[in-house]
Amino acid sequence: MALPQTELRPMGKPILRKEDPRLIRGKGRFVDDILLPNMLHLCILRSPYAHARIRRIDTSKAEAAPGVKLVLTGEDLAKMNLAWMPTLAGDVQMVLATDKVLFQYQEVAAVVAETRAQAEDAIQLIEVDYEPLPVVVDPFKALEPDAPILREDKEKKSNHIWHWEAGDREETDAIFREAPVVVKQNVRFQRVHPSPLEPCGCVADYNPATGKLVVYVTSQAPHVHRTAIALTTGFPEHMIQVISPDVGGGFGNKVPLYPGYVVAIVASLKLGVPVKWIETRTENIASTHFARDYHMTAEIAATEDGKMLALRVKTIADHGAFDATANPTKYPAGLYSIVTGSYDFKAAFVEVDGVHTNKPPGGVAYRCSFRVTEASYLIERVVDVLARRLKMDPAELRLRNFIRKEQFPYRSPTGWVYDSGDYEKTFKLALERIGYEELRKEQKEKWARGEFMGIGISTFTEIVGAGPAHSFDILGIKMFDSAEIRVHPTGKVIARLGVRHQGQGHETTFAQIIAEELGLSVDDVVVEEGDTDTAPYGLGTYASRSTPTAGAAAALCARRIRDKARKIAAHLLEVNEDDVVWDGAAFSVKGLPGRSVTMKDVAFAAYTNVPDGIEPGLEASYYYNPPNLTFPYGAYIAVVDIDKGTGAVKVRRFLAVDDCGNVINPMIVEGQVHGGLTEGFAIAFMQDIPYDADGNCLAPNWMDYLVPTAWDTPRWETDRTVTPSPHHPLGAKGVGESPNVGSPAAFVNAVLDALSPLGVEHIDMPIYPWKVWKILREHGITE
Ligand code: PCD
Repeated sequence: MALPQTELRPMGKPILRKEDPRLIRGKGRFVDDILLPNMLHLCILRSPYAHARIRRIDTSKAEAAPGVKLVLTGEDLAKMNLAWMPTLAGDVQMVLATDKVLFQYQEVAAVVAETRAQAEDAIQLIEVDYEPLPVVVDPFKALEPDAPILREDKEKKSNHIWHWEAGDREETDAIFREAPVVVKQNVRFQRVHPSPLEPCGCVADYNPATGKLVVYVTSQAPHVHRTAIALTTGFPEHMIQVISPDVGGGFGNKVPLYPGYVVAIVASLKLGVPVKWIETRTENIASTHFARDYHMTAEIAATEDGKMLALRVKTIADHGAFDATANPTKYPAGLYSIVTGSYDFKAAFVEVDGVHTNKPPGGVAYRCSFRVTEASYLIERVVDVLARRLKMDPAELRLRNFIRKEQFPYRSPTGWVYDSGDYEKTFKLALERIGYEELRKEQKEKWARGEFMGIGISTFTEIVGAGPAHSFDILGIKMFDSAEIRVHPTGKVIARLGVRHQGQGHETTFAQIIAEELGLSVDDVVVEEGDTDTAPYGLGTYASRSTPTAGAAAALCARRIRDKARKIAAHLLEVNEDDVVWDGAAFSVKGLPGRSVTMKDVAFAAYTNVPDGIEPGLEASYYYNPPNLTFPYGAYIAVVDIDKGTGAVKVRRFLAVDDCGNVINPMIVEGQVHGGLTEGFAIAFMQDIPYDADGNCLAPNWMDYLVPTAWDTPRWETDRTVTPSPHHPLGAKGVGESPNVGSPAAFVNAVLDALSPLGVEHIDMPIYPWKVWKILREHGITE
């Protein structure tokens, strides 16, 4: 049951979302809702070729078209030194193509006109003379010695971008040489896209009279965007205001800076009026940052009785035309080295090679703290492969290899220090709730009748909440986060944070944290995010980092306010500060509970009756640099039935037991889990962005890139255990990504479990019905 926002002591309670009355009435204010006087519209011409030299661009007809105010090409931008821009991964990327294009749908030219329709009509009139070049879409072919070199701008004459490794190669190899059992599996995590409901867009508003540039943009990280705009354009940072209004889903897609933003800014600077650019669905899917596209090989060395000893992983990472992942500098393959998962391996060695192909750039952390989903899917898949080889129950194999509760804080063989966990407890709860023993019995009977029912397990560990600042950065900016709280004289509060939610419910959960710490109700606290002129500097919302970083900052900032409030309370109560006690709702005199003042009394006094020696006002700010990441985890179990006639997989049940430490709002956490499971389900069964040999994108819209409807989506069952983070001030861990990270393996393991009587080892996602149908037919199985 949900509770009203007037509830006192709101921490841990299912308080109704403050943002919903606005959003469900259609009164949200998204970028496309922003209408400014004299605003013009920008459209972008994109390449039909995946690889081609540009011989000539003729813009004369477009310039003469009705309503057109400006046409821009890469050459125009080059004069301003803006034809290329830095990516978040330390590479550079073309804003508008100059000499050649490297992927289909790449930005080639732009038109600004009075209406969007005029701009769209005019881009059709731009004539581009392309000379097609050989295309490489397969990263393995891109590495062959005779492959065409895609990035002629780079010094290195190969399509290889970087090599990265973690763990101990020698120790791992030594264990593999001696190991009685070794399993090996190739696993592909296909190219997918975050595909948020609202695509990307911006309004750039340069005012020549004030010299100020305001950029309204769909941004998960407004401060980073401000700094990046300043660094890219040379425009003074204090004259740039980035406003990220309501955002209709981000999922990592809205972390990077896209060419369209830079073009809109240039256009507004040139024309001195606001310029709006809003992507189409196809532009979003086919040109903004994709996710995954990892070709992985994993091997596990184990004993005959199922003790896992070592893990060896080799990966080819397809990064497309530009290396534009949003990874921290130190980790080109993100936090992929979390791939040892929930298991106590003696040694591990992981290597990744990044490769250029003629595909859009990215490798964005789609609901994933930088390549954690790939890692989690891989380990949970190969653990099942090992269980099969050992003829062991996959639940039993997991229980035998979990990191034990007493081992925390646990140092993994790739160098992470897991903060806390009790994997056995969480998994046993899941097994019990789903009725595991019964399901296995039912499965045996079904198999005997020639029916295919499967039970899939995923007991994943995640790593979220970047920083700490010593190891994590974006463009060199350290990953801390921040909060600033102002208590007004009447005891009402405005809080501003350095993060920016896109639907996660921060206006409620962060108000809960602050209200709890200050003895107020959620109703008394307004949370504001996304305006760089008012919010303290922060690194943004992604990587499930807001609760671990800004959530901690909010709590500690409120405690700073309480410390000052205590001094004012002592003055009001006419006692020494040491004699003042706080009971969560009011300050009272030690031993005299009747004599008390509330936070509201103190707030009023802070502006009307401050003792000598104390600054008036009641405000504070806090910049929080986490000492470590948080390691949420979960035990997910899927039960599926396969239709022999069509190959369709029906998800009969799905149980997610999550542990994200202490929970701020259980209703919001449940919603987060439902959303992420739905995405994980889509990835497992519906989604892929394939390319043909000429580099044509075969799923550039929602007709081909499928998004699950309520009708497709299974019913989710959820539960939770609570193992607090020992280093977070509230004992909370992040949770937003967990369901997407943990669920694909459960679905795929369930399908392979169902088909195990046929000896099928692996099927790559998405598991379309035709793939299963083909396997059944190959084994002579018909309806
Ligand atoms: N929580 C609570 N408790 C706990 C935790 C948490 O309560 N323990 C809650 C909070 O506060 C919030 C939520 O929950 O409200 C979430 O959180 P987190 O985990 O911290 O996270 P964040 O940071 O906030 O967020 C982020 C995430 C991500 S990352 C993603 S993708 C997704 C998710 O989030 N996205 C989204 N979810 C969501 N939702 C929505 N609605 N929308 C969106 O967009 Mo990335 O990296 O970006 O890829």
